[in-house]
Amino acid sequence: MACVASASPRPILRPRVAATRPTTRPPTKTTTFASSSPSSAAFDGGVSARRRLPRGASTIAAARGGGRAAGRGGGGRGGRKSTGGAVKRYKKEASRAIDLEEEALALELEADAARVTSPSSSSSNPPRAARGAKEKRGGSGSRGTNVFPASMDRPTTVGEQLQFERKGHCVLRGVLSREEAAGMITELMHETKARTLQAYRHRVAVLVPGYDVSSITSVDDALRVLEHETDEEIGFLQTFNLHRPDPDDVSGREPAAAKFILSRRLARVAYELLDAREGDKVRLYQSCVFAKPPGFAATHWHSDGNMVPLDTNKFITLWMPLRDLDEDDAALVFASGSHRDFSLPYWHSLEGMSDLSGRGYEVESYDPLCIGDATAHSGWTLHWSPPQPEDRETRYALSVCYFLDGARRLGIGGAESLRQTPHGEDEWSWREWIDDVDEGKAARHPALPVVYP
Ligand SMILES: O=C(O)CCC(=O)C(=O)O
Ligand SMILES: [Fe+2]
Repeated sequence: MACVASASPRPILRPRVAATRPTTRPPTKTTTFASSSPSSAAFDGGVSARRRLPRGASTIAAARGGGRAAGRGGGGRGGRKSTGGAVKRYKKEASRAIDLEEEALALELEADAARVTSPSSSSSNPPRAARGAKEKRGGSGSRGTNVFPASMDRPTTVGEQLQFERKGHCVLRGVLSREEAAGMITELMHETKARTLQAYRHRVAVLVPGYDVSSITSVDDALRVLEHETDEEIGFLQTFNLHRPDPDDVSGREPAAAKFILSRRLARVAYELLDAREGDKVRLYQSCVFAKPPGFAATHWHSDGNMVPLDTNKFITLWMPLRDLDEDDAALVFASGSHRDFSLPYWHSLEGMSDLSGRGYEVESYDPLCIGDATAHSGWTLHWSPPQPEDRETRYALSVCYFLDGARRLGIGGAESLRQTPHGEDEWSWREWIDDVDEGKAARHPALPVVYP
């Protein structure tokens, strides 16, 4: 699908889902993980993640040895260095993608919508709870900004809400107009580039645990360390919290990108998809820009919740590309329904997670996203993204995570912990507030601001 310029957000009336199929079509539209697939992705401890998949024919193999929670990109869970062959294979398989029966799905959703009492039963009116909340705006201590005018808000549809609830993910076309997105992208790119060294240091911290990253003073330093100290592939560069002051900038100024990330427009999407009720508040958990330069490897199967020290199911990530994507660009791929299945069995230990192939997840992705579009996934939804082909430009994406106020802080390790230790990949994000919030208490902290209502 080609991206067209549009002056205003484009509401869509029904979800547009393109599912990818395995090479051999199964009898039903469900694509399940096949444990013995020769080309399989891994949700792993760095053991087998090198094997990459054609979408829809994948194994999720988990952390072996030590039972560590799995992250998205290495540090004992990343892939091994490999050739570009997998990219070609991926492209070939991706080209087999065929659309889901969109009309059938839309009909099903419409029929269901008629039976469901939803807080937002119309695509043009804000949900009742949101309207009530609007009246209270300004009095809630919310840091949400109106940089994107509320009059142009793009309410989520019942179809999107249902799909998010059922599958654990959905696509939202035209959350921002191209013009709105362009202003945000300029600032995000500026901030991301200013923090390049930080992103490389973080990659070293994740892929070479224990390395003193303060000794790294240039990108070349980082590349040398990565070359010599690990045989894991680099899946992406992750720049944290572009709405918070740059820790390496002594001025401590708030970045110009902050007002976009803190926007009520985006937070409202989270509020609606999390099925928030009157009185609920959305907190911003973290923002990241994920850069995947050409030739970078896959982002491994993971759930964001596994990296978050919060006890909640009300957690959502919005993922927005910072340029128009096409079929070959690395976008997110989701294991539908995994959000209802995944967290509970692995709350205390990862034992048994080494092979999730029997769990029957359907693997789905969307038609290429344009500037201003977003996908949303639940904190427990398993997802990955493929390698970025050598012949494509770097893929940049903004990922913003929110949770409903009231979620309690979990322990971050030790026998006394309520759950297995969250993966440390995002520690650079939560270390700013974790010591200020007691375990078991609601995570309320200036670093986790209310942004909606
Ligand atoms: O962009 C990617 O490859 C990974 C992003 C991701 O996992 C997320 O936003 O939750
Ligand atoms: Fe993720």
